[in-house]
Amino acid sequence: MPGPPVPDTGGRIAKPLPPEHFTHHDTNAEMRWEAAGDQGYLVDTERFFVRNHTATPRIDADRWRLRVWGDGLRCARTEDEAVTLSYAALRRLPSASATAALTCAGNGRSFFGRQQSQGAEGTPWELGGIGVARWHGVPLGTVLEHVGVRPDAVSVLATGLDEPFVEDGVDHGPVRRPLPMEKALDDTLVAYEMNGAPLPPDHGFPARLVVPGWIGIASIKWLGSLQVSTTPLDSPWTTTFYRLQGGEHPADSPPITTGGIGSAFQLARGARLRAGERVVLRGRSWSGLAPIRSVAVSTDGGDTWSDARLNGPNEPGAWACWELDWRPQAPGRVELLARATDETGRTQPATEPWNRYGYYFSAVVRHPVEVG
Ligand SMILES: Nc1nc2c(c(=O)[nH]1)N[C@H]1C(S)=C(S)[C@@H](COP(=O)(O)O)O[C@H]1N2
Ligand SMILES: [Mo]
Repeated sequence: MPGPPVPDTGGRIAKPLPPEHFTHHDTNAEMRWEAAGDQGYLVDTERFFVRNHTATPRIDADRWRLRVWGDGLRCARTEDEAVTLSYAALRRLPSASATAALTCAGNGRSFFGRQQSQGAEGTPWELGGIGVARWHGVPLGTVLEHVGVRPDAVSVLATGLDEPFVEDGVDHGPVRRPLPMEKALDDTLVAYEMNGAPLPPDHGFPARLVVPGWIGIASIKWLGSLQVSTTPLDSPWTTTFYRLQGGEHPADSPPITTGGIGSAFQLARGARLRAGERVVLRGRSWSGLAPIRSVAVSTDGGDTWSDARLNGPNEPGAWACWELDWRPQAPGRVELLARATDETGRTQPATEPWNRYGYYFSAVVRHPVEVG
């Protein structure tokens, strides 16, 4: 029997998106959690979600240059004078690795509408806009020292080489976002490898930022330039997008930076389970702030809770895998819930205050199953 049709993204995503592994939304593709059971702590590169504002560009690494400039540098203070780094030169700099999640700030967005009856604009992600990979590249601080950063630099604006992002007739220019210098010099990588191989086109080839613990948009793909400044920089991705706007949020709420907290079951929504038969419920929980301290699971719609067993690594800015044994009793529809608490004490709430663009859905998601 033929399966569901393989989505055609019109070339905007380069890799195959088999429907058993991905749900495809326009230029984006999320990981299907029910298929994550064969994945280790890291998500295979070919299984990793893709979030493109426009389309994956095809970049020739031999001709690619990273351009670095700005008044926060000792030389190359204007764009015309930019210092350029080739792919080979980048790869010759001292390198480092990090295990980190990329989490789209809109991950879980569809649950604003499905669970709280007030929908939000944007890609209707379920919970698959997240993945953990092992990244390798040059610490951004090493790149900045190499080109000569001034001690009074405060901001680094990273710009991608994808086509400009146009929405509702407004051209916002190329995807770009500033990083404060403290985070740039702390643990941010200019990554050129993902899971031990060169970045594939969809994930930023030849080089991208990886900003551990921060929302995905900070990790600019297809890195083309870095503007280093002694005054704070902005872009539409900090002034318009990636702010909690509307609802109860103050008009001047700052851009979101660190990643939210969440949990997912490695099970289809509406999965069929047999009454009286033992099953192991498995899932993963994440927080941008810290490792996961505990995960409570309810198999009765939230009336009673049990602690899941955490197993395997539990890296900060990544995720923790967990499991719980369960023997469903009476036939019928049941809602499973998983609620994570991180090492800072942050816990997933029952509801998430609405915001216009539907960012940061961290409330506990109700996961229906059919016991038969
Ligand atoms: N240049 C560029 N960088 C980008 C994006 C983009 O569209 N263009 N999308 C961002 C967003 S919103 C996310 S969530 C992550 C997704 O990374 P991935 O596609 O490798 O999973 O990349 C970020 N970096
Ligand atoms: Mo994102």
